[in-house]
Amino acid sequence: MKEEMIRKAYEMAREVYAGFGIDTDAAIGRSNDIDISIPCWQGDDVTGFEKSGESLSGGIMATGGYPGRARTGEELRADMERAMSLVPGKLKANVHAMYMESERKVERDEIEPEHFEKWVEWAKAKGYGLDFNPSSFSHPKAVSGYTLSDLNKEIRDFWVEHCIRTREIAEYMGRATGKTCINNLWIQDGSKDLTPLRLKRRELLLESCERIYRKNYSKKHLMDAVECKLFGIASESFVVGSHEFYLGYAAKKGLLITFDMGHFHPTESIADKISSSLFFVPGILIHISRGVRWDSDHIAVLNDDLVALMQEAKRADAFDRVYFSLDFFDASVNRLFAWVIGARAARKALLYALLEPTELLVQAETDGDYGKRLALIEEFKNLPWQAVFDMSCLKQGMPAGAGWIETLKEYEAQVLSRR
Ligand SMILES: [Mn+2]
Repeated sequence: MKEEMIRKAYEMAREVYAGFGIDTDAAIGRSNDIDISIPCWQGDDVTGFEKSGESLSGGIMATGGYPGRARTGEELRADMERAMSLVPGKLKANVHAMYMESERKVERDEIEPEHFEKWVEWAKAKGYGLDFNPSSFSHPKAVSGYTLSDLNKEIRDFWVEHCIRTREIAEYMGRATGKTCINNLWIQDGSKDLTPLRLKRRELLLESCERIYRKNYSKKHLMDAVECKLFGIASESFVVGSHEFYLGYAAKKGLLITFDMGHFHPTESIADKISSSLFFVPGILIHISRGVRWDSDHIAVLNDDLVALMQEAKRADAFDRVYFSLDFFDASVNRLFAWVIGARAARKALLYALLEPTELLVQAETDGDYGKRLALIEEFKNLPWQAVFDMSCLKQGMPAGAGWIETLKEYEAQVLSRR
């Protein structure tokens, strides 16, 4: 898209929005000032660097065989960097424990900050923040389908130690980058079929969590989050870490609760959970994803769910307590496309929400004029937010509109296709 066209369209959009009392320049600035965390695991189909030969397990599955998967830390970081250069605004890189780097085999209960030094050095050089996660799946000590709630104490001890270490590493990441690191606990524990041991499993998970979160860290460097799920592959009948379990635990311990857009009933929107949970937890980590039938991990796109989520965060004035990470993986497309599509969708939704003339909706409602309220909601959908997003891209020196696609096709031809 020509720069002149973008500027012209923006000038008109700015006037239109000004008529509704919205400052588009301020909205661009604000939307780009909110971190979006980019999941490294989209770049290699959740394989990791342990060279364990374990295939992906634990209720998740990457399907597709698009060529060019990153095989090393260097390749993965180069790919992420390329994709991230096409996403306006502040970004973090989200890393799983299985992306540790070492010359020798290091077990998951032996990981140390030093195994993530390359990630930290890279993030510092690029100005990214980092987020972190324990990795409980794709491991021989998880074959029972349980980790922190396994009946065998040795298995539980192993995973408790792993999780304790991830908190140390996350704290190190936060300290080293100078940007708070969120360490998000998600485990796959659950049962394919009917079980009489729901209570027992949850008692065990609770006990494990109490050990994991015993140590206090400065929230300046580390924030802990716990993520629920309704079901996964092979945990269709029962998931130990359910919504109620973790929401209760997060409220009791002052942790962040993680809401993944793909982890609830297909028709259940997480947008409504923002204003209800923020009374009880210090903050919310949103995993931006897209559930499609049984799968929770499709590439995020700009859909009603994503827009509603950002609108609720805006209307609740909660951007200082709601944090955003993408969480999906798709091996059937160019993996950099997946990152850019998802991250741009998130940034667009943020901007769309920030451009909403919310005050006018509130006024209509307080006047009791619900017809006008709905009419305005409909009319606001026609406001020229796309022109504002294009300007946001231009201001950040990156292609507006579909211009990024060719950039990544070139990278595919020059880099990915040679792997
Ligand atoms: Mn998630």
